[in-house]
Amino acid sequence: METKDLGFNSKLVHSGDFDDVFGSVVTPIYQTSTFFFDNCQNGADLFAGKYKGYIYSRIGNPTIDALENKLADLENGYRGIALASGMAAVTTVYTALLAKGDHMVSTDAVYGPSRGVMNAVFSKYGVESTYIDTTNLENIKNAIRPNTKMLYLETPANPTMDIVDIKAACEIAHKHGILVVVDNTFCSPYLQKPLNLGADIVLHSLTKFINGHADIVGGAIIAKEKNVYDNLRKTMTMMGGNMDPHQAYMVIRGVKTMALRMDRAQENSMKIAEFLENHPKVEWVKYPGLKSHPQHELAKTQMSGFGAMICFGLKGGFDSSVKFMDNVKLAMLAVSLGGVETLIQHPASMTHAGMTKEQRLEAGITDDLIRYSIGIEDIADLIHDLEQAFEKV
Ligand code: LCS
Repeated sequence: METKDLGFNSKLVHSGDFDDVFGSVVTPIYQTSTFFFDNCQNGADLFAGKYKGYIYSRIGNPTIDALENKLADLENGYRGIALASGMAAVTTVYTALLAKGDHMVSTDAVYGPSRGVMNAVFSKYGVESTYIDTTNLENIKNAIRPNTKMLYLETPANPTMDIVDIKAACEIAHKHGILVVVDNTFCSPYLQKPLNLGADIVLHSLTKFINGHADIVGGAIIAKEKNVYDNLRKTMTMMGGNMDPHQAYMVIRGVKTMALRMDRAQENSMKIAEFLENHPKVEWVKYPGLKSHPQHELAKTQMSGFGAMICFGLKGGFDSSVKFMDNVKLAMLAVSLGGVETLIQHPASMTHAGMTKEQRLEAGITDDLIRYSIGIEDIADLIHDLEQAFEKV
């Protein structure tokens, strides 16, 4: 079925579907590592790419293809690549597009390991990087060097909720022939479409809002242009960070309800953000939907909703924040985000513990920062949970 002109919800349900021989309504799982050839000549033709067919599931698989096509349709990209994890997506992008002597400019408040792997692994191969506050476009201009090949943005950033002007950042980068990559995990294509704003590549941890049920780990890369896609695909196939067919099936199932889930989670989030902003024990709150968010106006133009992630700090700093997190009951103390269940975590000691304290503070990841991923539970229960935890602080 041609899905390009369908609305977003219809795409969530139908994009990527293929005509199954038995008329299965749901995309079947091709749980096979390999596919037989009709004869040797047929095998040679497949490897030469002479016609569409499947060889081996690291290279391609119908169930994985269905997910990749769906994600490309949702992000308005040329084609998608599904991978074993979000970090496999991040490292495939770095590996494919950066070589010895190249330089990358990136948001300082990215997901900890996206920065950690650059410092620990890619630096060994001679890749240079500069981490800056990309909310200030002047910082981007100043960080660009003659050997800069990639601008890697995460917006909203994990965990600070800082928002980068994607369109303006792309204009700056493209003047210098620099590719722009946007980690769109916190928004999903439902709330933000970086490729429409000028980015060249968008990537996701599918583990979060896209799958939405906290039951798989996965990642995806979607490229706007064929040549960039071909390079990424070749790298993924060689490096072996491919997704498994069963994992792809789970994401295809999960993503169908993404808009419904996110609508509910966003509605809860706005109410919780307002509740926190008015609470006497709260020192500060950052949620893109609040007027007090430094990039609230930008969020209104760049995102079609404010999402379901909030960060905040309590009066009394680190000690109060820890006490609070230890006392919430409905919200579970766990890393990850974007599922139907509400999670709470402490980036300085959990997701971003791999950064030095100095790097964290520079990126705005203070020791009191609490990150809250809001689910689809009843708002009264979520507020009650917060109230009872505040009483203990
Ligand atoms: N990008 C972002 C923005 C993320 O939040 C994560 C994971 C990744 C990439 C990596 O994806 P993964 O390999 O885990 O699928 N973020 C996590 C977090 O904040 N807590 O636990 C994982």
